[in-house]
Amino acid sequence: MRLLWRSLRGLVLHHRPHRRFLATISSTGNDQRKQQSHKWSSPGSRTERLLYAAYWAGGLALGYHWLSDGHKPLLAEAQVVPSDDEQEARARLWHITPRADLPNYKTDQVEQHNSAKTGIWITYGLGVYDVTDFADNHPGGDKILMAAGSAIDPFWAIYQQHNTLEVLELLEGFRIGNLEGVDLKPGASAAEDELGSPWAHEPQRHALLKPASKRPFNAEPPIGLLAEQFLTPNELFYVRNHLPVPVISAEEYELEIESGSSKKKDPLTLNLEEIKALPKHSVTAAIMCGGNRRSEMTKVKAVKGLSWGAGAVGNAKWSGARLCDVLREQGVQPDESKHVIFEGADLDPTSHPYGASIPLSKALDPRGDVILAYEMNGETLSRDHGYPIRVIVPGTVGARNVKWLTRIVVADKESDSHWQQNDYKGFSPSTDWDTVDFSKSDAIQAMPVTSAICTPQPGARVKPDDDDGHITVRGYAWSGGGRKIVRVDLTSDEGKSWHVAELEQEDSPDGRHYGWSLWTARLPISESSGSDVEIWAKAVDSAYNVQPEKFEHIWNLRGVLANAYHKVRVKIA
Ligand SMILES: Nc1nc2c(c(=O)[nH]1)N[C@H]1C(S)=C(S)[C@@H](COP(=O)(O)O)O[C@H]1N2
Ligand SMILES: [Mo]
Repeated sequence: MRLLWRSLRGLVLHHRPHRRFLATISSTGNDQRKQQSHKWSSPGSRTERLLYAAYWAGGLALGYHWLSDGHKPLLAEAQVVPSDDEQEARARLWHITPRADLPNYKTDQVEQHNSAKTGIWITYGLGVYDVTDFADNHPGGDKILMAAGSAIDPFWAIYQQHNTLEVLELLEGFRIGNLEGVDLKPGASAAEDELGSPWAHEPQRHALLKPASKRPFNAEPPIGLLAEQFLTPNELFYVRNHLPVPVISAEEYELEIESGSSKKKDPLTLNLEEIKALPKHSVTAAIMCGGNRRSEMTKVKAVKGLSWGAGAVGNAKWSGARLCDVLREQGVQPDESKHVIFEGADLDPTSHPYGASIPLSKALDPRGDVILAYEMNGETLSRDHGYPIRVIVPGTVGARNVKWLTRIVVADKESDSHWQQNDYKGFSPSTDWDTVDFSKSDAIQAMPVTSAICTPQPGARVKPDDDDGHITVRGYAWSGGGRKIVRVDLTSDEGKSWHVAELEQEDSPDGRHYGWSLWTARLPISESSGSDVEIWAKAVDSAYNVQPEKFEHIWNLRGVLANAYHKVRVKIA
């Protein structure tokens, strides 16, 4: 196990470019912080803050213009205005180009600036940056604290979605100096990145999966295809990765299980063969990302997160060993602890694995159907979906369905991972980034009832398919916690009249109904409705929970639990 651990950790961390910097640079010197501080904007903090707000609200024109203006000196050699590509190519060289107008610093000087108190410096390539204000003013800017006093290179090797032209320009604005004793030639880092990159071993993906982000890979299938099959084809099943996909061989794979205190059993280690030798159990379950349909919520007011459409969900038949069998065999009692923590083999740059936890009651309940899955729709689990083993927690938000599962711990506390503690939680619409306190909200477990119209798609021209003017509408509906969908209602006249859809669903008992329901409705289109029609869908689950009408009242800053009515405007041909 340890060996595997180390080799995986090595995969992610071994090629940190900054290691070399750290190794080649020795120490002296005193604190020169702020002395040469090149600030992003001179007029003072109010303006700065406004610009930050404008910039981070989504690259608004104001921020963008300022950014390009702010870098005129850097771009000045060019006579013609560079194209975006050229500009990007230049920007990619800034951090490996010494700036003669700025002083040199040694690594240990940078290291001393690692908190809000001392100011926060980071390095990128040979650039030294004072990002104190960035961390304060950029929502989520506190993430940069992970790199405080050190190199941001390894973080950006993983979180490449942050490494955009805009961010490079922003960062260069915070440049205060050059890291001494570093000899980086243009191109060298690129070559190294390819060889040692944690991204070098990403799997091939289906061309229809359109990425919302490539590194880490996040993609949903075209929503028009989603409701075509009850079981989502594996290669079209949405992928949500927070980190690079780990490389795990069947021979080396091991799952460690720490079953808690009282029984004093030694931790159990199971290899893949041993897991497959346990009684095999199958369950049909939809997995849905907590951020599914976020792109609709964000129209009310900007939220932070990947802009998912309605396709961050899929339905599959999962097969594997039951977690309750393994835990009971280990003597775990229902009352002995409260949580079960899962860890994946994917490590972040600080060597912390992706992690999440669920209540022990769910894990031990045979009707909870939590499984250590090695098959998806009868095929070996693919690397993107967690090869060789992932935990399937039916009815529970996608985030707890940990892929590349390497460790299970029965514990008194929830997982302390970022994704359990500081993400995937809901808040009041009035909570903003200044007032949010993640410790005050519960982690999402069971998901609320939702539905989506898959066809027709927004803006489509739809022909009534018979003489009395009906159109056919198709979609999916699902509720968490094993609650069955009992009805899906549609309207084309803003709720004056409702039409009940026909459901296609598995015949599993309520409380244990984990698969999604597909539905088809025939909607009458009256003459009076004109050529523009908005179709609304809402689902009802077995507890008679129903979707809220509007996103306004369920808006939350992370854009999770986005389950308001799905509304699609089409043209009647
Ligand atoms: N180890 C690991 N497990 C993980 C994740 C991850 O990044 N790493 N992402 C989670 C999230 S947020 C979701 S929505 C689902 C997505 O599963 P899929 O990619 O198989 O669709 O996996 C969950 N399990
Ligand atoms: Mo997710």
